[in-house]
Amino acid sequence: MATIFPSRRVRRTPFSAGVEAAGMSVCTVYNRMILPSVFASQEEDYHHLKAHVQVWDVSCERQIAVQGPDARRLLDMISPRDLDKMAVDQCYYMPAIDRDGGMLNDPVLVKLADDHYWISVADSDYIQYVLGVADTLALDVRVWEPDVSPLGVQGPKSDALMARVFGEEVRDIRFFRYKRLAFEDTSFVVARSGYSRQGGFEIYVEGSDYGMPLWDALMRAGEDLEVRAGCPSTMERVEGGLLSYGNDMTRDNTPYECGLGKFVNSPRDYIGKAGLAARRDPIQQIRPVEIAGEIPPITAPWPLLADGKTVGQVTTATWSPDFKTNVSIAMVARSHWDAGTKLEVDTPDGLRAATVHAKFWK
Ligand code: THG
Repeated sequence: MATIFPSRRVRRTPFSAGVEAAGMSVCTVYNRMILPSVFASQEEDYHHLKAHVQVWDVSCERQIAVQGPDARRLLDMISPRDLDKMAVDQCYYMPAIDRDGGMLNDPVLVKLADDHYWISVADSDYIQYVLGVADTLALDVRVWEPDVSPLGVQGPKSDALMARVFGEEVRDIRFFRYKRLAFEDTSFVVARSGYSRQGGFEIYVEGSDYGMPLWDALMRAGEDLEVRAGCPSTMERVEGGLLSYGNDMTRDNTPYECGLGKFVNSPRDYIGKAGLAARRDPIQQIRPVEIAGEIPPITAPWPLLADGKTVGQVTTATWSPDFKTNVSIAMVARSHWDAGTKLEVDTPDGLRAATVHAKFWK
């Protein structure tokens, strides 16, 4: 296979020297930035993540900074999630939608101050939508992409490692909360969050100067914890039911179809409220689906069939080493979404038996 031609358009990160020295063997591009995909092998990386602790270069989780007197007004226009109770040390998973309720992104919103937020976006050009809303309404707010690069620390030994570098107080950070903690002569937002089910933190590294010093400090402090460079694991995140924008959902889907209905509770007249109300009862929804037999890598949705008729599509599928079966995320029609329903998947290598599950594997 070819490699990626180096250019300004495909951005490197403050940790690129670290991930390259650590043996990144496959990468992808996310928000026009390099995101590692594999170090040793998918399976080795997965087992290591579940047993130890990894440092992830997730700089590609770019921030959209929203700051100014109208910051909250802007967010209230675009957020289906009620922000009234959001505290200044809190993060919210927030569906981002268009006028019709179609998903534009699924960011994590970080509240830095009453008039200052970061929208930590998945892979889409959501900043252009936010700018469009702010400018059209002539809001007194600044919207930009700051030089902030999240570094993930994920895995069961995350607390132990983070306590050594940032102090014992990391242990008191609650899920989707953060503290601003010192590192050398600066400080970073350190949140208990991240794109795995193994527990861990995300350090929002401001600027590039401290990228490699922080990377090296974590690697040095975690030697006896077997810390390694890692990256989001498809195997682990499908087991855990973490969604990937652009893969498992697109603008064609509503938050209800994505199982994100619990995050649609704003009483305000936000953009898409009426559109969403009209699509309140989804005709399809995301389900965990087990697939039998051998499957190839998935690069386009695979039709889900019942009696030869299409009743949905598999959007991410992978072998699960721990559950010793293929696990997948699928969008399934209401008529066939009940747990236990037997279906077939039309993969490029042929039909495979599939079963709808009640819960993800975790
Ligand atoms: N962390 C940060 N930014 C991100 C991601 C992240 N931006 C891109 C991408 N990931 C956004 N998508 C997600 C998807 C799932 C979760 C977070 C971001 C997630 N979901 C939990 C769940 O679904 O159970 C928790 C949701 C909740 O209860 O609040 O963690 O990973 N900074």
